[in-house]
Amino acid sequence: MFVDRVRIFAQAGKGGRGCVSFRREKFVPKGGPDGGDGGRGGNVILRADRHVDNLSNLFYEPIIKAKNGGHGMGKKMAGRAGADKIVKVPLGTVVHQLASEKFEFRNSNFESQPLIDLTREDEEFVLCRGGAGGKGNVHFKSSRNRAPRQYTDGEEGEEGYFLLELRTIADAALVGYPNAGKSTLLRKISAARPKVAAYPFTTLHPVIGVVEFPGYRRATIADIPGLIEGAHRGLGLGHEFLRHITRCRVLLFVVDVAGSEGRNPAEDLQNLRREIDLYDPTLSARSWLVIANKMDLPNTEENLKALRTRFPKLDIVPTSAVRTEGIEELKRKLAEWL
Ligand SMILES: Nc1nc2c(ncn2[C@@H]2O[C@H](COP(=O)(O)OP(=O)(O)OP(=O)(O)O)[C@@H](O)[C@H]2O)c(=O)[nH]1
Ligand SMILES: [Mg+2]
Repeated sequence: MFVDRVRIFAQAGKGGRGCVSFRREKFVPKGGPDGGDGGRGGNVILRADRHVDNLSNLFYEPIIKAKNGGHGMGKKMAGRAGADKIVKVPLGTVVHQLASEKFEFRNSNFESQPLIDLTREDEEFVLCRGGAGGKGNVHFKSSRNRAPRQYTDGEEGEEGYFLLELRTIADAALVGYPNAGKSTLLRKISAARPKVAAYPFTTLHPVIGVVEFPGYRRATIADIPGLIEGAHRGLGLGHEFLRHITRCRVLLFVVDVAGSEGRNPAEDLQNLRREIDLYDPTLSARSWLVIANKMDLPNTEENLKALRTRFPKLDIVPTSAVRTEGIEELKRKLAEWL
């Protein structure tokens, strides 16, 4: 299962209690206090891992607890530190703190400042810090109190509710209406194998492909589920996935230039742009390229011409993904842009 948004509860370990103890040895009468300190509680740590591609592990295990520290012991022995709990998350995970567990995914547009955005491989973030260990009675001796019975408890570990959200990291994203041929294109330009089928919403979550260019250069391209009108308001699958394009430098708009199912390619393009703009106005400032797909079908020459007349300034690449036509040209353009 692909999970790109999850709410979790995390709790760091409590520090161990300090110890009250006195030195007892055969020829050392009244040996004095020797109770050691408690160990610190374990931290809850998030670590970005390139081998993890979504948050499903947290979906199945949304309560994360690190170990408590051990209590202090006699002979000035400190308790052991509680083990840290390390949680692997995909690169591109954005972490928000939630005020309480009452957080509705659907109707809230979450806009608070994130705690962290984990984008680099092996980057770590301490989500909840473990409590410090308590002090043993050795710390409380003084000239007037030579047999102290005081100690302190370990501190509580930090805890809280958090929202983790994945924003895919890719150089470019394929966006378009369902069935435009986005997944077919990704299969042609990369080794990725997203599912392709003749019905809308075949792709249910983002898939990333790596495109190789001459000279060992490479770029990552994300295939995003099809958008429909109103996607920015949450219609279709679009809204859930629009955030995955927010990090891409280049947007690749895929239109079905054959106008299958009574579509008008020029209108499609216009609507797609509007949808993206309504979701996040900064996105329309990105570089973008238009892919006019399905050129093997009838009437496409006229439609392509109409598209070019209507958007004279746009870079439009005609392709036929099924016949592998225009793919080299597309890769050449991508190499230039990325
Ligand atoms: N004739 C023709 N059909 C194509 C071409 N590219 C894709 N198709 C077909 O169009 C249908 C949809 O292709 P997909 O690649 O699944 O489309 P998609 O844009 O990923 O669709 P969603 O994942 O549902 O958004 C499939 O039946 C493909 O075989 C093309 O260049 N020419
Ligand atoms: Mg698809």
